[in-house]
Amino acid sequence: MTYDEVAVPVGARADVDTEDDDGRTTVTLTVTGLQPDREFGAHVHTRRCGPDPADAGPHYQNQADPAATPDSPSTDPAYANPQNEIWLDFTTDDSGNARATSTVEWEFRDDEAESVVIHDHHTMTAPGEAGMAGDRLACIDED
Ligand SMILES: [Cu+2]
Repeated sequence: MTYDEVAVPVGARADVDTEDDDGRTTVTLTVTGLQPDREFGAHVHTRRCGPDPADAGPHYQNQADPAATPDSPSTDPAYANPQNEIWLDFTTDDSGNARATSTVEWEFRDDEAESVVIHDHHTMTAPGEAGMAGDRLACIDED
């Protein structure tokens, strides 16, 4: 599902592959046909994609930030980091293709990690902005 047809044209493809085993999870995102030579952010989010980019909800966190609320998602680097969330930032090549992979030392809780959202830029890490990566450009449901 695309929300920005310049960065993520109709006809672009994105596939998410998730493997978990023995308390460890690897997620691989493969994209083709996006805007070439461009940085994107991407993360696993908690809810399924919908017509509104916000429908996918906040990032999945292994240990939930107690300060986060529905209106104010976690931006504390103690929780919003690539060991406690799945970050899949990538940079497309001159054909608009890229692959990103992330491995973490935990497994998803059932039905709480439902989508991958592609964002406007790479993910920030400083306090108060950790986990933020700009507008939501596209969304892929995990199957
Ligand atoms: Cu995100």
